[in-house]
Amino acid sequence: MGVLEEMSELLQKGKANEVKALVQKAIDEKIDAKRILEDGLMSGMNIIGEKFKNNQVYVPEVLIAARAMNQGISILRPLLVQAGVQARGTVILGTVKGDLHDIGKNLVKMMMEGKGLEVIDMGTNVPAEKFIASAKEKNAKIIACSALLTTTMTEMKNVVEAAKTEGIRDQVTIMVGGAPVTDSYRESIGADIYTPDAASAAERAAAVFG
Ligand code: B1M
Repeated sequence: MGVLEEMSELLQKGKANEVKALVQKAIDEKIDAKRILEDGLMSGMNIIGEKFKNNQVYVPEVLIAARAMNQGISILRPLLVQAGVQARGTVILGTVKGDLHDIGKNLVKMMMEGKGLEVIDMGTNVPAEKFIASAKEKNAKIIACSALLTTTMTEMKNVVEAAKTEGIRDQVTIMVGGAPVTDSYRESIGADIYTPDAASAAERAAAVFG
C-alpha cells in the first residue's frame, strides 16, 4: 500500500499520531504537498463524510477522523502556503443568535475544511449583523448558519434580511441547516441551500466554488 493510501485509511480510523507521521514520511519522500492533501488527507475525510451520510459511522468517528486530519494539516500547512495552494473559497459559519449548540456546526466546519474550503468559525450565539459584517470583511461567498432550536432558527431569516439591507444578498450564498430546519423553511425565508447533514453541506458548499 502506498503512503497516501495508508494515510487515508488511518485517517478514517482516527489514528492522529500515525497520520501525522505518514504526512512527514510523504514530505520526506518528496511527494507534492497538494497531492498529500488531496489524495491522502482529503480522500480519507471524503470517505468518512460519505459513510457518515449513510449512517455507517457516527459523530465520534467523524470527530476523531477530523482530529487526525487537523494533525496532518498542521504539518502540511507551511508547505501548502509555500506552494501557494489557495483555499477554494471562504465560508462564514456559525450557530445563530440565542443558540449554543455547536456539535453539528463543528462537524460542518470539519467537513468543509476537508473539501479544501477556508472556514471562518464565528462560534455560537452569532447575531445576523455579525455574519454579514464578517462576510463583507473576508469577501466570503458563503454564509452558513446552524440552528438547533425552533426558537432560534428564526434568526436565519434575519441573516437573509440583513444581507439584503447591507447590499450583499446577490454576492453571498446563504446556507442553512440543523435539526429543526427543513427545505421548506429555507424556501420560506429566502435562503439558498438547505442540507440535512454536514457531509452534504460540505459537498454543496464546494460546488458553489466550482
Ligand atoms: Co439542547 N436541545 N438545549 N443542549 N440538545 C436539543 C436540540 C433538543 C432537541 C433536546 C430535546 O428537547 N429533545 C431541544 C430543542 C427543542 C426544539 O427547539 N425543537 C434542546 C433544548 C430545548 C435545549 C435547551 C433550551 C435546554 C434548556 O436549557 N432547557 C438548551 C438551549 C441552550 C441554548 O442553545 N441557548 C439546550 C442546551 C444544550 C446543551 C448545552 C446541554 C447541549 C449542547 C452542547 C453543545 O452543542 N456544545 C445540548 C445538546 C447536546 C442537545 C442534544 C442532546 C444533541 C444535539 C447534538 O449535538 N446532536 C439535542 C437532542 C438531540 O438532538 N438528540 C438537544 C448531534 C449533532 C451532530 O447533530 O447538531 O443536529 P446536529 O447536527 C447535524 C444536523 O442537524 C446537521 O449536521 C449534523 C449532522 O451531520 N447540521 C447542519 C447542523 N448544522 C448544520 C448546518 C448546515 C447543514 C447541516 O448548513 C449550514
